Amino acid sequence: MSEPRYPNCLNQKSKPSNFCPGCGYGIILKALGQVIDEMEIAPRTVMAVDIGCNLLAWDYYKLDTIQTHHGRVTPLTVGYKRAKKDSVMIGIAGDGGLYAIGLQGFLHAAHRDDAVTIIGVNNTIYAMTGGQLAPTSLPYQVTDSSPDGKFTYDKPVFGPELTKDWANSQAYLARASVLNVPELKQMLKKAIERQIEGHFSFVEVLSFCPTNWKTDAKETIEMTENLEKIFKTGVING
Ligand SMILES: Cc1ncc(C[n+]2csc(CCOP(=O)(O)OP(=O)(O)O)c2C)c(N)n1
Ligand code: SF4
Repeated sequence: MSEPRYPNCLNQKSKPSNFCPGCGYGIILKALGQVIDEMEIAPRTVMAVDIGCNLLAWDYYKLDTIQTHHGRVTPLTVGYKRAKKDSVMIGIAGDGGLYAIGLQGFLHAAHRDDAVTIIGVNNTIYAMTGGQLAPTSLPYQVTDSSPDGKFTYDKPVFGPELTKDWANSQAYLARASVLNVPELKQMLKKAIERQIEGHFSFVEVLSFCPTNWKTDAKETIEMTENLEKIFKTGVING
């Protein structure tokens, strides 16, 4: 049998980042690439990207990549998996794509226990379009579309906890943070292993968006530490 064309997904020369300086996405994508390479699954891994800053993920790996409309990454990931059962499917979306426009397809995939891995990036806003209110925005959070602060709800959406009510008991559901890369990698690895065992897996990752938060480096870390107090990291269903 011939050698796979790309045995690793990260063995390319580094490229200039398309993300804003200080963005959390680079941390998530690097951790994910390292996990894929450590698990030696690159030749059969397909990356599915949503619309949002997450779509820039297509440019950083030696992996086949597919893309869809905003919010449709879960059904896209599931459809590909059903057609190619030996693939390892990793879908990535923002909190807007996953918990607003894409919530229905996402929850039903969890309920059906489709064997895919979804990564949901929680930066508390719609990032690519300029920082509008998302389901994960905090009470009183000032965003581009809530200049007087988010006042209509008294709590944000807690994605993995919500999913637990819908998911099969064998699903893996967890929340990580870009402030703790070893734990992030551990959770991504566990999630992919669970998919390979035939079950749904989901990791929400708390991430920085300094551009739309309008924060400097110190404030970005402080904001993320505050998020960790509200959105508790850990395994929600293991
Ligand atoms: C069907 C549809 N509705 C709206 C948009 C406009 N749109 C593009 S990106 C985006 C929000 C992105 O925010 P999020 O999903 O949280 O991802 P992030 O940029 O934070 O990664 C929206 C509303 C679109 N592209 N398609
Ligand atoms: S807008 Fe925010 S999430 Fe998007 S690349 Fe810039 S810092 Fe990152």
